[in-house]
Amino acid sequence: MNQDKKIIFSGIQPSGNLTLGNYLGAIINWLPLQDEYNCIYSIVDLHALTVRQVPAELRKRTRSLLALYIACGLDPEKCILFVQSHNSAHAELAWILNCFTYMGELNRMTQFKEKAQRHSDNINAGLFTYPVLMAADILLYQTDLVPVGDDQRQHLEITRDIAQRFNNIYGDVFKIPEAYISKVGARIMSLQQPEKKMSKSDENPNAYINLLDPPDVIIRKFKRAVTDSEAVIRYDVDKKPGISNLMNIYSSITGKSFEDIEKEFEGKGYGDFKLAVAEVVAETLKPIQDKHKELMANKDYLDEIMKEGAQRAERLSYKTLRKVYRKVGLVPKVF
Ligand code: ATP
Ligand code: LTN
Repeated sequence: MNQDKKIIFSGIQPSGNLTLGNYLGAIINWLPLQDEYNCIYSIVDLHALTVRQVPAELRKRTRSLLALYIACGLDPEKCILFVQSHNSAHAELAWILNCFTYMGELNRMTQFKEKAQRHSDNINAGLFTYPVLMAADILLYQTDLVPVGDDQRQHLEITRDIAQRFNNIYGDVFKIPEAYISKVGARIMSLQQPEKKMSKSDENPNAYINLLDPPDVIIRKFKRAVTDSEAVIRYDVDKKPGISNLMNIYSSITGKSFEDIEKEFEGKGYGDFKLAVAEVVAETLKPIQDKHKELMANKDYLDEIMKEGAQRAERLSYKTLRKVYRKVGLVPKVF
């Protein structure tokens, strides 16, 4: 780790196959940060347990997500890639921070309210305290910046509040992190209900593009995307949420502005536009899918990355955890 560089931390849950939303909202923004910052990217498997998982599938998806991180362009030589549960400091700090977080604050979290509604048969305490574990993830590494999608803004706020509260009592223990949210791509919407965010756990697979979807499936899903009846390609989130979402996707991938896109498709129909979006998405994903396949066949390599990532993460977080234990009055362990 270069001491002069700022620290970046982010994570994704292995709760399903990654969507284009995760890619454009999170991963694509992580890539250019690798050279300028000390980057730590985690696969947050403990967070995924807040929703019931099939154990064998969770194991498989965790490995697959690591392979996807690398396939998307994250370089294990440049950043730390690790599985959250491989560093027990996350769960340990989360416990302490639970004692510095109020029920009232957690009650206001929109992700909790939304997930509690969706999983009404399993509103467990982990789902409620999910943001505290996320705060622990971030604060353990003295993180400066957290690149996430727009939906995580509220969780970043509570992380800052918890850190500040702790620092007010015990002195400067935690760095106060900032959210890092890009302008385009930060909120990719469902292809079927464009007023809802694209989510990997949506029960309708037509609502999202899975990063591993083959080209014909990608084209079919875009063709079926919900739009409006005006037949003009124009950016207007309120009146034309479906088309605006497709424009956002197209813009994030090609770098073209909304104005350029409006010009490019002037006089053209929705069919042409949908196909153009589907094609750039399929083209972008193809090399990622090929690389992912190759990596999945190389179990030893993935194991080695996981092992090394966990060791580096443990080493980095140890200092913060010890300091927290000491500050709150726990007796240091005698070796
Ligand atoms: P789930 O559906 O299981 O709740 P999710 O798809 O929301 O999961 P997470 O693992 O919670 O995915 O999020 C990983 C990262 O992807 C976060 O930084 C989040 O902000 C970002 N992200 C998720 N969905 C979108 C989206 N539709 N648009 C932009 N960014 C997104
Ligand atoms: N809560 C995030 C995933 C997540 C995360 C983190 C993101 C867990 N820990 C730490 C950034 C930093 C989500 O639901 N998208």
